[in-house]
Amino acid sequence: MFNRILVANRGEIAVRIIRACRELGVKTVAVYSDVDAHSLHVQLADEAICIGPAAAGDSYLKIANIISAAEVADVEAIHPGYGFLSENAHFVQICEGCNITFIGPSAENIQSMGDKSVARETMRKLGVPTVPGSKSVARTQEEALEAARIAGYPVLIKASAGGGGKGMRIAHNDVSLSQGFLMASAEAERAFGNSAVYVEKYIENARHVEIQILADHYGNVVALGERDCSIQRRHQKLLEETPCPVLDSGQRRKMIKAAKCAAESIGYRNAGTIEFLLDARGDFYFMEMNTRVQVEHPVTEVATGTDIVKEQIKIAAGQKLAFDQKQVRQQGHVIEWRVNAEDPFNNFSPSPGRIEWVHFPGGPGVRIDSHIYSGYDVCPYYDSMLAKIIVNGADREEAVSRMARALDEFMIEGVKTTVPLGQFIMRDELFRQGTYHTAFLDNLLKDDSFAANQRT
Ligand code: MV4
Repeated sequence: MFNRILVANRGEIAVRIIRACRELGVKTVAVYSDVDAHSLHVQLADEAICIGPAAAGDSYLKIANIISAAEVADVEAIHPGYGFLSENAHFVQICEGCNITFIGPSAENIQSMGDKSVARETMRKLGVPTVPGSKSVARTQEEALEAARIAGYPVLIKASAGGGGKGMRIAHNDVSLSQGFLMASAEAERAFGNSAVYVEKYIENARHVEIQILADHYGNVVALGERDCSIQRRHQKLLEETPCPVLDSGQRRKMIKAAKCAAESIGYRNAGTIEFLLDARGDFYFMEMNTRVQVEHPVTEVATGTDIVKEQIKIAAGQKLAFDQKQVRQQGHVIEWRVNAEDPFNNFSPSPGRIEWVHFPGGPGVRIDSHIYSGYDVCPYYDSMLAKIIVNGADREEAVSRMARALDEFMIEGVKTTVPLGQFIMRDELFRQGTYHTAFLDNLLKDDSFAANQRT
């Protein structure tokens, strides 16, 4: 096991990694930008090193600064968390070149799954169900039109270097596809330095269901169940739950089998998530693979009693998985709500500022993962997530009522948050029935019932 790990991240995930390290008896080194000097992860770590100014490009994304901190602190490993450098294959190679273990997959795993059209083609060749569309990159408008003719409209044009919905465009006919192809390519070039795009049939009324994978260095792959992440705003997840309310045991078995086959076939290592689209008929299709621990990992931790971050560290230290698929048990129903410093009544505009006072919910079945405290200054430089409320109940009904209670108990003064939206969703009939899909939140916000409800 490592003696000392550098946590190359900030906020709640940095706190989460430090907690796992402390329980493993591993010393921790925090890195922070100057505006994060009073952050919780800096206070909890055994050592802390300032790596630059607020701008992520000059601090948390600055490979030279992070590697320098790792050398000065003499760490054996780096945990990247999510975001920042967590899916940067070049960073993995530099860590390896400096004889520092990267706690995550190999550079090859990241490279192959980072190009979404290559990932899609790899899965198709493995027999994993993929959305009908272009076999690989659509290099010309003609190739895009041909793919759309095979798939049938409407189609989505997706950026190979994108992912997470970035650069995604919908097209309903040849004219909009031709124009969309040129615009999506130009946008992808601007955003990612890579203009490659591909075409997929748009699966209407789909759900976003993902499978959590753990894989050690000895070929053992275990799936820890699914997470339904269909409630998103502009491709930012807000709510995740397990089990998926509409997945039956047969579909679950097939989805897990496909995810494990994919991970085994590419020689995947460490924690990863395979995202699927589940259509209204119950068929599912590979969407993309995330080669990092995800924000929503606690949903699976609570449902299965696994510590995913500890498993990551143990795998990276060369340990075999201590359990196999037969030992994985899912217990009850788990829901997570992301509390972001955004004003849901003002188009989710960011709401940085001083947290005058915060009181977290508690009681049976409530977990809070957060880095904030009364007096903490929420800065505008990084993502807006303040806390995750994770609740579990014996069944979905209890989990929903518990989340409603936890949201009512969550009190915060000084910044606006997404708590009121969570309260509204917990009372929404479609959500309570569990029959929502990816358009749920956009529809909810469109029909103004949320804003009207809040005006009363
Ligand atoms: C799709 C899709 C339907 N059909 N692809 C890709 C990135 C991820 N964040 C969402 N993605 C989707 N890809 C095909 N072929 C539906 C989604 C999707 C979604 C799309 C629009 C608005 C909200 C969404 C929430 C989850 C999934």
